[in-house]
Amino acid sequence: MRLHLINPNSSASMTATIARAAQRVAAPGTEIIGCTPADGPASIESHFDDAVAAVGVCEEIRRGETAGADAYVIACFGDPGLHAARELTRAPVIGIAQAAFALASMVATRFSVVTTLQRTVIMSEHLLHAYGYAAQCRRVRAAEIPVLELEDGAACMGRLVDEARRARDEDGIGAIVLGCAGMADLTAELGQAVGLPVVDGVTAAVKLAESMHQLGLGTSKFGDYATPPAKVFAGRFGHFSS
Ligand code: 5HY
Repeated sequence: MRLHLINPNSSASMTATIARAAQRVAAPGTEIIGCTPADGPASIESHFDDAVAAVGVCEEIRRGETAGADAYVIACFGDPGLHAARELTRAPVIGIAQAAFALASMVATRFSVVTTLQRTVIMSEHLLHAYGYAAQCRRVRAAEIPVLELEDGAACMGRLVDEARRARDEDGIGAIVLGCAGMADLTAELGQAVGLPVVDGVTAAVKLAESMHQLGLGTSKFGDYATPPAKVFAGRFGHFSS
């Protein structure tokens, strides 16, 4: 299967790191295609970044439909453009936040999220409520690490371990969810250091996408995920017209 792994920020080096982590857990026969939108923010750390990145995600879905993608993963913890993306394809589209919450809720009755910047905490909290996992999540914590600093994982490990240990010791939880795609390649080491199950959304989403593809489960075209109504888009969005 062709799995298009969309990194909604425009940092190609981060896409490469995420794709490596995904390929490590992919089944034989799963081809991971890392996709980086041509237009968009270098990292997503605000509501504005998220809004702009959502358009880039939709562009990558349209590109994937032409290229014959079998499934998509949106590899940013804000799941930017997830619902819009699902309208544009029959293939499964998995957001890494939704995937991580789902798996964490199956390994522990309570989990905490360790994310990047304090200002993004509310974005994760909004998703927890939207997806129905707010009751299982004790706390969303910020390690105060800008997204692009994660490119040097070794330099960030100390702060991540400290925050994860605080979550373990203070939140009454059984698992930790990593709140950024850029943390995907740090999962095993963090798990070792904290001694709790650590759930990374990128690898969780890859395995869910493979399962859905194997089950023949795609995005429903009945209801709000139906193909958007044809219309004219003005200006630089003219190419969306149909
Ligand atoms: C991510 N931002 O996974 C999110 C993390 C965050 O560019 N990739 C980003 O801080 O919300």
